Amino acid sequence: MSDTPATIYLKDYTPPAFLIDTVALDIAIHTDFTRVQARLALRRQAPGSASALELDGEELELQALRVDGVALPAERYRIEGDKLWITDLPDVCVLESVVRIAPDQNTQLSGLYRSKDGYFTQCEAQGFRRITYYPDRPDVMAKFVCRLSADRAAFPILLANGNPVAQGAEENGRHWATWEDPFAKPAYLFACVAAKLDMLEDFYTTTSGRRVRCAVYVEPGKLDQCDHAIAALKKSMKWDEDVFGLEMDLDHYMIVAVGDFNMGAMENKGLNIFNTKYVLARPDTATDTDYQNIDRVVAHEYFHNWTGNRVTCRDWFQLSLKEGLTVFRDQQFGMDVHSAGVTRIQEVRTLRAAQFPEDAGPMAHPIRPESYAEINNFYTATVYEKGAEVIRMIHTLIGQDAFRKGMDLYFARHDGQAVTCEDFVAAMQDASGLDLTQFKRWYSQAGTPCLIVRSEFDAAARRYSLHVEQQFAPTPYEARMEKEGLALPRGPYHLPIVLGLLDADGHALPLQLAGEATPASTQRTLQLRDAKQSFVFENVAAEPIPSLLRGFSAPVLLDYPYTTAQLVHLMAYDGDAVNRWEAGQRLATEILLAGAKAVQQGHSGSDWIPLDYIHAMARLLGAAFVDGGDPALVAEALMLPSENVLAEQMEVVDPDALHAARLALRRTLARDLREALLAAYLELKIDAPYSPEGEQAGKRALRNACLGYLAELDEPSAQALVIGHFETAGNMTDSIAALAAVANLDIPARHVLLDSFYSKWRDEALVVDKWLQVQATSRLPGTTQDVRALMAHEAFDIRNPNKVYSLVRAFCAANPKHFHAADGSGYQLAADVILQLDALNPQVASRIARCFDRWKKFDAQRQHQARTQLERVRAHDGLSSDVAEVVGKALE
Ligand code: B3K
Ligand code: ZN
Repeated sequence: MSDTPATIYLKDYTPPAFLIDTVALDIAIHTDFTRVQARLALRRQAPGSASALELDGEELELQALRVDGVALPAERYRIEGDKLWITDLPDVCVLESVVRIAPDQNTQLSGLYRSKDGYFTQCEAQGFRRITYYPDRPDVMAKFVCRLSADRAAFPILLANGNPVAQGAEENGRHWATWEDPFAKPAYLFACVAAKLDMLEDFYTTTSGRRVRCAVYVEPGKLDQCDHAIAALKKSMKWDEDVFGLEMDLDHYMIVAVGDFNMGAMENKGLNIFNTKYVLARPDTATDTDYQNIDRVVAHEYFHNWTGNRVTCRDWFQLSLKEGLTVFRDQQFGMDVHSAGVTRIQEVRTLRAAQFPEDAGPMAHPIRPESYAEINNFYTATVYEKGAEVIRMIHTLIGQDAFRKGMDLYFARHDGQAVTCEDFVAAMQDASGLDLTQFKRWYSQAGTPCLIVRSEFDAAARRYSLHVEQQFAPTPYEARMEKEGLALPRGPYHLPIVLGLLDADGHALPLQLAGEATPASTQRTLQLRDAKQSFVFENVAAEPIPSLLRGFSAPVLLDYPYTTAQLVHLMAYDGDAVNRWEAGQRLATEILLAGAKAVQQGHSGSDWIPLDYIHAMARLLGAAFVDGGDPALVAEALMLPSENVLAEQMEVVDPDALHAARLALRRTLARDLREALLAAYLELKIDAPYSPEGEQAGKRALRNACLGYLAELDEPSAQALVIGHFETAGNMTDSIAALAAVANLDIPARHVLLDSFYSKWRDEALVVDKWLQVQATSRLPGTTQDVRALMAHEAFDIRNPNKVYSLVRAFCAANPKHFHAADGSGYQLAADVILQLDALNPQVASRIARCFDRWKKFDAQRQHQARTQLERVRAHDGLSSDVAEVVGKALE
């Protein structure tokens, strides 16, 4: 059994004893090893004090250590685990070290590692310590110069952060290049690359006239898949200037794509390293969603240049300072460059699918946690997505102008510094004049609050009141904090409720709060601060229907007793696109939960499906074709809540009943709307050349949603339609839509299509990932065995995170019927992979382990199966701190 990983606490933060002014690195890559020489110009923060220098180092072979040119005697330093301590240093000195590392053996993909085409780095959060001894903490910001050398023929491209300053030849066919970054940065933003890559470049001129070279480096032969990424980069540069007045500050902005990468991308200063998934795109290899994701991830990493790099985090507890804010910025960018409504709906869906369950499970934490065991486990939906919601609430409460002033103030105060979440909130408070003291609870309290809203109408007084109560269920986080003596009193949140009221004809009512002389508008932002608070509206002629939390104005659960008729009304008339969608989701959720109950009670019919709902869905579909109709929004509305999201609403989750109910509803919709679905399918055919842009993509989304429903009809003609769609598809969006549909059908064509897809795309790694994913998420019996078989297929490689995510994580996280199989076969598969992977890549293993988070919500038999596997994993010798923390918390 592994030791319980040590816990690190925010309250223990102390500033570093030494700062570093400059770092000169010399990284010499050889076939069997890499030699790293580092020269650190150190300066004591408190001159005259005696504290030792504390350096981090992991898997380094120390060869030499010199202070001011003199070799350090053994009694002056001490190595303990991953720490190197040096005592009796002068206040100002130069420390030189020489280490050897083995990037070819680095399967963790953290630090410097080998991938197919060369050597790449990933240093956030704590990868730099795997390159050299260093105070690997974000509050040490230094200017870096990096000399890189390697074999010229094998690795012709040598890159590091900043500007190229010199290059030349060495003996034995080697070459070198030196790069200098003019900006001080924490070590987590360091990057270098030595590889054989193709490059596409373009130029962008900033408002102030700086000509920036934008370059994308990819695996040889992939230049025809780079145009979209480079266009996205230029679009992001322009957007950040227009919206936030923020310009690119370097002459070179490089994006390097690598196929082996633990996450999406990394914002290293001037040298972003990206998962190929978020760079490469061609109409026949990438879907509309891929294109949009590329836009968003490129923008996200670019926006980090200011929110993250110029102003960084004091410590890793402040991660949401840069991540929440940067996600918010990329979301705003997405709303501006794509459809605002669709973008927001997709974000809400992600939040509900990933963050709400996290906030209700064993890993619940506030966006700024008080403690962690392994920081890599805290790159979570909470820190990112809920973090962005928190920023969005500030934006909603103070408005765009004050928000912009707050950002300006934040940069004026903190450019070049490593700061805290308080510093950000203080800038927003000072710029807007709104007291955000209470608001800061969002940073320290875990869990999703629930708003219980009740309305009251006084016809005689023409008065309509909304009574709001905040409730917050306890999470394991508080219990843990309590035990550790860190419990904070929880209190009500300060949050915006964006509200509209609809009359019986669907018109928006003017909103006049009690005490106001006239109505202000038909949409208001109410500020909720109290545990119980009422909002009273005057001059209301008849009882309205409330449209609450428009645009999903706060990350909360809403309890309001809507009737079916009211939800149907909102689906048709709500002026807010998000709430029109939300009404449909709410209604579908009620129906599906009733359906699951009916299934559990052995009802075979579908009388739990109200006709009103079918009619509402028919009207929705029709609305795509009237003037002003938006097929993309209709496609979103046709998508039923996922089984995982529905599961959150069940006391004891019954995955089989949920699956059966959802499938029954899809089949009923397909049967009852077949004419309309088919007509829409035919009408939406696109003859123009492929473009991933909004209008075409929206039509494709709706057309493929219709196809998905039609595929549920157990009929040869529907199957022929799907097969024809596959065979005539002119782009990957259509091919994969057909393939995903057919992967759920037990028909001979299934294998034919899967095989032909694989033979066509076997050399295109990202397309093979899609092929794995559609099979991993199939509902057909035997899927668990298929996934095991695919793990032995030539297409799978457990060392490649994308392959693991596409096959194993897709199975565990997006195939609840099979992952939660009552016989425990899904859990066993997951545990087998976690154990195999933990020895190779703990970060990826730990992500798979998170799929067990909700195990306690299931019945006794499934709990028993899950516990057995979790305990088996926990008992494993030498378990990483990553997996140990996740499994330990799950079993707590
Ligand atoms: N900052 C990186 C994430 C690093 C994850 C390290 N385990 C990507 C991003 O959020 O932009
Ligand atoms: Zn980020």
